[in-house]
Amino acid sequence: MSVLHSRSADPAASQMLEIAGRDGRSLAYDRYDDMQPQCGYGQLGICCRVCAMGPCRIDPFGDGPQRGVCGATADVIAARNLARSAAVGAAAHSDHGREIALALLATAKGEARGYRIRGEAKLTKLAREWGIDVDNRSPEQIAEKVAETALAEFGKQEGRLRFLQRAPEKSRRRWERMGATPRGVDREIVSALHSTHMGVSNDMKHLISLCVRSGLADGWGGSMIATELSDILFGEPAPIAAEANLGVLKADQVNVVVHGHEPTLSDALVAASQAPEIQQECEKVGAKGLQLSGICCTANEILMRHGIPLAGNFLQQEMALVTGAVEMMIVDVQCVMPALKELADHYHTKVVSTSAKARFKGVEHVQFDERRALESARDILLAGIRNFARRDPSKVYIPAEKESLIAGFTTEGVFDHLGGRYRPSYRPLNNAIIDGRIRGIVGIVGCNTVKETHDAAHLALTRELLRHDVLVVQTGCSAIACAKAGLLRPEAAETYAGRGLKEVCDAVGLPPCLHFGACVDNSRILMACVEICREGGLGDDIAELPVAAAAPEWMSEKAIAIGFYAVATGIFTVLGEPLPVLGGTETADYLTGGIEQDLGGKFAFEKDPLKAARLIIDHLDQKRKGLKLAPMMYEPRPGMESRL
Ligand code: NFS
Ligand code: SF4
Repeated sequence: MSVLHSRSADPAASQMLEIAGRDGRSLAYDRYDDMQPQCGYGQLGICCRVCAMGPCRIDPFGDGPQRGVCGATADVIAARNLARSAAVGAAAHSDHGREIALALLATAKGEARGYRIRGEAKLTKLAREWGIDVDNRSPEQIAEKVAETALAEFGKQEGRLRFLQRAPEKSRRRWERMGATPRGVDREIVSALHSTHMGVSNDMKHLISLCVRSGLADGWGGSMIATELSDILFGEPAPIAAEANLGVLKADQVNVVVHGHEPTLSDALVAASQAPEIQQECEKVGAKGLQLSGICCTANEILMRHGIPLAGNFLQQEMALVTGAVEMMIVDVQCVMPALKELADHYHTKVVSTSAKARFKGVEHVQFDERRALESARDILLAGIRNFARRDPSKVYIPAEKESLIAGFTTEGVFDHLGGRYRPSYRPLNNAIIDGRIRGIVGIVGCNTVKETHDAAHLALTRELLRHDVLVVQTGCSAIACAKAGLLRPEAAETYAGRGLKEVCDAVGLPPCLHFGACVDNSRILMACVEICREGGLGDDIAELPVAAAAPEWMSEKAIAIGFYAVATGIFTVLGEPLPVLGGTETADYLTGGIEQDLGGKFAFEKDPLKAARLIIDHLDQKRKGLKLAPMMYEPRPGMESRL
């Protein structure tokens, strides 16, 4: 039990690991153990398979080869591999954005029954920003233009992405100087791939500038399009109560779990699940109803807009199946483990894939059709309900753990909260930072990884920052980790926040950790930084603000792209697992040092969450000093390390 316990900070997850172990099921943790020792060259980023003269590997101890067959050095190899990963990460987020733009276009043209434009205020605002005429036009007509303009951002060859205009001028100038201003989303990704072909770019710094360009094309491009257009199509989130953890699954109901990323299907599933027909069908099979819940970012999307409960984060996808209570798991794209099908076969769970972009061997594919979204969603749900009869009650174990939370914060919504409905403004937030109640703002985001104790680093880092009066904003699986631990409740301020932060939270009724949505919604965090600059009193450059970012348990290539746009926007970014470049010492030194001169932000690699917190607090204090802000009003709350 102690070993298993150390694998997760979440008691529900620990129970599921124990059950899986008892029943001889192998989960990601077991496969990780089987994988030891992992390849040191890969970890250091100094193996290359870019051409068929390789694979080549550089000896990290200096005794063996120091160059690949073509002459590539450790730094070229490490930076080139990284540029490819950043491009893949940016591609994943951006293709998601494209999907939303296509869905909005189809909706605007009346070709996608089942969706309607729910975020008219945002639609008008974005249309105005893009110079699209809104007078005497219906929302659909405006949406058509907005969707077409967004789609053109992907294919644009020259100029620069429209949303870059939102960034502070100092950032834009730095990007220009580095030659990293993204032109079109797709172009930057293709260009990174071309430049990393054998014998193209062989300069570390140039290769890192490609990481930056792909990253910016993601954060200020594809991801921002995904967020904005999702708000237009599915509605702008507003604060909403919900629950999180495997305990949201119901023993007497049909459990359908959505897992993946694109909200086009999950949002339709929410609507379809509410039809009276669904309830009737459930009763016919002897179930009391249908419980929809989610894993990973698609869960965050429907949590933010509909309060659908979170079943868990990335490392809980397999555990959900081990409960034996899941009739159907619906997957689309990204972060879906290929292991699911084999595991599901030990239970009655039906796994269904729905995206044209992904297939899983042996998994039934039901192509989701946006043009008939509701019918498609209903058919999928009905198949899930029919599967209830196959559930084996002797295999069912649902942990009791679930926690309440508030989600649904946005750049604009936080406005309302902080400034009161009559004068929405960031003024109170800026003032709280200026007068030393709030030390700064930190985005804690990203995944889980088997290399660390599940959720532990997210929780330890968050709690440590809270007690130092840091306001925490979250997305992705990090937000889910903190939701399960009760940190997304307003009461968490009482338990964890320093006195200054608590005063602010109490005054406005906010939790000390704000759930900003899925990983693509990190763009909301960028925009919150922009708003803080705009409000005034804290400088006109995000690089000057007392802000930072952290991804303490990151694992995906999307996290690499996110890290680059954060750093490129002037944000100090602490990663748990180091980027796989340590074998290229110049590359590693640049990313954790010199890059700050070029972009205003830099990376740090630190696995220990308390040390990471220290790095972040020192950084915030240094920025506060730079801005000549008042000293912090109160001492930090006494340490709570023992709570871990
Ligand atoms: Ni982000 Fe979301 Fe989770 Fe990581 Fe995967 S779900 S897009 S990549 S694992 S946070
Ligand atoms: Fe080796 Fe160079 Fe080919 Fe890479 S590109 S595999 S280092 S020869």
